[in-house]
Amino acid sequence: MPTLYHWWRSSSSWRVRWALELKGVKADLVLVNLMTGENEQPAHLARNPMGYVPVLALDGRNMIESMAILEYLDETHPSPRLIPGDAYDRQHVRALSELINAGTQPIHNVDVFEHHSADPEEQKRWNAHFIRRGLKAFEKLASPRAGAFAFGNQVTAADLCLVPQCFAAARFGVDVAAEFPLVARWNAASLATPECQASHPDRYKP
Ligand SMILES: N[C@@H](CCC(=O)N[C@@H](CS)C(=O)NCC(=O)O)C(=O)O
Repeated sequence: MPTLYHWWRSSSSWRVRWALELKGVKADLVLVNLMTGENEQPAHLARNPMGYVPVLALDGRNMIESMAILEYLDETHPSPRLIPGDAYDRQHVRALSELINAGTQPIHNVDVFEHHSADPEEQKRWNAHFIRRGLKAFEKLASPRAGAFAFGNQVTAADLCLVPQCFAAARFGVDVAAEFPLVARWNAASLATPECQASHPDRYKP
């Protein structure tokens, strides 16, 4: 059985917890405490030299980077597809995912905002600024091809990135419902699904 090393409110961890639920893959879930710096200890650095969660350990291998893990799970457990459709659709879903994974979340990562400022208020301003920028772009890019979810009428990798990002937005004072009504609608549709609920951070709070 695989082991998922994660942190309860880590958005990248939630993506993988959710994917495991969707794919019906059972895993042992082990918390790595980002607040005490457990992720910077040798045991975790041996799993991921970046000191980040998530890590999915399977057959003696440590898989890192949530998008690469999602792609691995999609290839080994094809149903339901997280990155569906023809090449053009796949490019679109990957672009939406990367807009969060590469263009938004890394800028408000703990090590980044702590490096930017030691002042909690400034950290919050910084994080909120980049989250707003990302969600605004996501809404614009997604809306022409959205359905009940961010792309069409099935949950895709784009939702697995968007919903944890909205959860993080609330922590930093971004009012998603007021500022991004379409994002809020797709977010609510996902939150109503059993797999999203089963993987929700509140269920893993230590
Ligand atoms: N691109 C990576 C990002 C992983 C990442 O940023 N993880 C955060 C939590 S969401 C982390 O471990 N942060 C620890 C720190 O900044 O010290 C992925 O998608 O897996």
